[in-house]
Amino acid sequence: MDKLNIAVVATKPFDGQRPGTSGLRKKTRVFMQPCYVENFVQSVFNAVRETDAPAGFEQETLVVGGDGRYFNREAIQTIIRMAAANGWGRVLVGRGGILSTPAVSATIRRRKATGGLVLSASHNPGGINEDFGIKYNIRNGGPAPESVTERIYAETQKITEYRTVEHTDIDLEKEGSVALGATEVVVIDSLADYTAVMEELFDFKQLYALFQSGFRMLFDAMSAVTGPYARSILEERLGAPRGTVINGTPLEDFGGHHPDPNMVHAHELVERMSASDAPDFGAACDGDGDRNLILGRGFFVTPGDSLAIIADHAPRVIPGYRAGLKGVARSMPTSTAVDRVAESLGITCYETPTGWKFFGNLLDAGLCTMCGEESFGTGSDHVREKDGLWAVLCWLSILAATRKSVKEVVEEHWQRFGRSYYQRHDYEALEAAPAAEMIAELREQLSFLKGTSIGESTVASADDFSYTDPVDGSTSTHQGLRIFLEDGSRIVFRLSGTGTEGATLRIYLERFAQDGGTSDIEQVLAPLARDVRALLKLNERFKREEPTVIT
Ligand code: G16
Repeated sequence: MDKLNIAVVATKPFDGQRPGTSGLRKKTRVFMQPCYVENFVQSVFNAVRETDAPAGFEQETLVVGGDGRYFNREAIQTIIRMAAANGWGRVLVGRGGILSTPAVSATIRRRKATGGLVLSASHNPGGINEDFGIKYNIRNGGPAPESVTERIYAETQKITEYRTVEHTDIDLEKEGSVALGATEVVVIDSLADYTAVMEELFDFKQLYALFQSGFRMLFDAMSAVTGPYARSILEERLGAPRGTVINGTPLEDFGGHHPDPNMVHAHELVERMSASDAPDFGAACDGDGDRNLILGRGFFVTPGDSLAIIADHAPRVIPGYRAGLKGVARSMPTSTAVDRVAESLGITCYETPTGWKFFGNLLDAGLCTMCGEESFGTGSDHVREKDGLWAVLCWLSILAATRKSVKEVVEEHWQRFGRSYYQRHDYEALEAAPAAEMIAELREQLSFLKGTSIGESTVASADDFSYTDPVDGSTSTHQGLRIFLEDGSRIVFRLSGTGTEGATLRIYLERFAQDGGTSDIEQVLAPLARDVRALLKLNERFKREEPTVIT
């Protein structure tokens, strides 16, 4: 065994290392400052040791991987050296530094690791002038809950030193094990654990037969992490023709694109799915592989509808869910479509704050099986992250079993359950302080809104959403402002917790109708959108008449 020279390096706290909705996300250059990654990682280790490894890390395993963006490899080498200096027993690293977010979760769970570090800024662009991020996932494979992220933050504020070792870089391209002092560093196959989980849930033979029957799909990996996973599962295992996966090689800058699978950023896919010779089914995933976009021929499935439709069909068409669903969950701003499916199944639908971390306790306690969010995230209790490719395999299973088109499946759903006309309007890069002030003012106004009119309707009630976790009793306050209208519409306002520049205001509009879904969504939601802008005085405050992105 190599004798390692452990260095204890003096450092000083950085401001602003508080994890947001999903870990610490900043501009890449911020992470590249000397000691920045080191301070955060040491703070994670200090916080985790306190509760999870009081006897030290000797018997503990850490999983490390990322979405391949710029600075991924450098950060991984730093983490490996620090893990060795902090005495971790084993470090499992995805080959090439690659592990999708759901794959990290699968690996933590299957290999009984203590936790994992996920290097990604998700759907945000990559590159030296773009975004980077680090997130800690706990033993259940899910993002650390607030109790842990707050402890990490407290450590970042009082840090005085970090530990590292002098050692050359580990070869991340070669699978196998290397000793770094007493620490075993194992470079693992990035695909194996994740693919095994998918194979346990889905009927691969049925999906193979679907592709043999001439069914065609396009999967856009957006030059990000799902490329290798999708090629291996869709093209190699399920027999989809070569070329089914586009933009399938992970690039450090995602080819200069925004790896965000929505109608704006997945434009290549959207265009090809609108062509006269479009394939039957289209899908895309984001930078780190946890988000998904679902398309039919010239047809977009909203994330809220997708969750509801998957929950409705899964017990009938996916072997892993034959036993039925224990419950479902959605984040508060997500459309209420899944609530109606839950009612029909006679199960509970939990409403949580934004952030996948809030689903962890519900899934661990067996209170819910499936969950999802309006931000293109869908998942189940197979891992503790949202899972883009899983959602794609769910849809393939639905299409294989029903032999209907995507559009037919969705329209049948609207016929049966009614339709939530739903949009999210984002106003990006607002100045942070005035944006926070605007939300604070609206919060003050809430109690006076009842009886006033918005759109063509009257305010029935308004509140500031807070959530008490039914498992551990912890309460999270100020999770979004809600206005309910007498016609059943709902408007939600919150500031994003994942942006890296200024503030992003999110306005979520929903209007329910039992009309079979045939109305034009723009017409249904435009009056609400207009009056909400006036309510917030968006134009006067920020000179913004239109949202930056509508999803
Ligand atoms: C993260 C979280 C999600 C959340 C989304 C948007 O997703 O994991 O739970 O819905 O951010 O959050 P916000 O509205 O605060 O920006 P991802 O895919 O970016 O990790």
